[in-house]
Amino acid sequence: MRGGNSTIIHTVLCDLLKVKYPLLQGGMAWAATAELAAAVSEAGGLGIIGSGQAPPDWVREQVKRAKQYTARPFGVNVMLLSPFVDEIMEIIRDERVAVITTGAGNPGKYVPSLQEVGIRVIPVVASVALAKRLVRSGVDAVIAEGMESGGHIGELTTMALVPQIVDAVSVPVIAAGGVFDGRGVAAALALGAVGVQMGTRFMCARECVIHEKVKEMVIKAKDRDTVITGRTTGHPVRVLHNKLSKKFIEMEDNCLPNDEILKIGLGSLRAAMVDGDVEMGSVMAGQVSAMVNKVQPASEIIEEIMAGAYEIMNGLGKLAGVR
Ligand code: TUI
Repeated sequence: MRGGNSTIIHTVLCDLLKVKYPLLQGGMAWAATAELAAAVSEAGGLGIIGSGQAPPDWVREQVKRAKQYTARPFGVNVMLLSPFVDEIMEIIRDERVAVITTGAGNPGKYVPSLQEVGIRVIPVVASVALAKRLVRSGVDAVIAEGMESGGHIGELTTMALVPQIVDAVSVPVIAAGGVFDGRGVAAALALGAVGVQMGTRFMCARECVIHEKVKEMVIKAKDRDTVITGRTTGHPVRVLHNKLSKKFIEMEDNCLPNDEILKIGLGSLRAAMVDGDVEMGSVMAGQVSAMVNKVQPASEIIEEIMAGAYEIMNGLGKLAGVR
């Protein structure tokens, strides 16, 4: 931590990822395109393209676009439930993307071939057991994601999960879920993390291409406006509540068969994020939605967060009366 005008919090993550700030932008499907990822990387964080269930050609084009927008490192998130995982892994390898993050599964078998060409592999985990298993597979770091996050989530909160994973593994741990500003960054570092990943905070970045109606919904959201659907299908997902989430919860309460429940969810993320259907679309967003109150450039978001974190960390001793 350096003082003066260069309010910089430097951790081992900055060296690992070759970035100015220990801050990753979540690889949100249909939201984290090359525009957002490049803007975050240009601003000193690590931008990440979210590949979701998109076809391989789309991913390759996004990677090429991001390379045109920025010479800085960026990443691609691979959602392991996608039918195109193998092809997307090939593209990431081919294009020598600096970092890959993964979600919704175990990427163990892909680790050696990615690292062989110098790609950093950083899976999102929601349990100590998976973190330990993946560290044995040789991953470079893990993202410990609490259930405050939007989208597909685990069972534990960030506050409980992060220190347990920090104690269990020997690689750097990045905290995600419920992080919104400098307070969240300082808290994550206090828990032993070396950095943070934020998704929801970047949904209302100017460079985020999601439909205006979704941005509006996030901005209007209050503290209890997210709900978890899909617990009974084995894929719990946090969304902003709307007609679709109500229908989901009714179906689950009535114990309808899994495939019928999953059917109404298909394509619903795209319907929200791209088409702006905020009633029958799946508006995946985290609990910090309530704190998002305006559209801002990604660079402004990042500067605000890091300056806030620096202020807090500098003042913490005084606040607690530590002498
Ligand atoms: O992956 C995410 N967030 C996502 S993926 C997604 S697309 C989707 N849509 C509907 C249903 C399911 C997915 C939307 N949001 N975050 C990272 C994350 N990964 N959170 C939790 C996990 C996770 C959960 C269980 C990772 C691994 C895991 O277990 C795998 C194993 O083999 O033990």
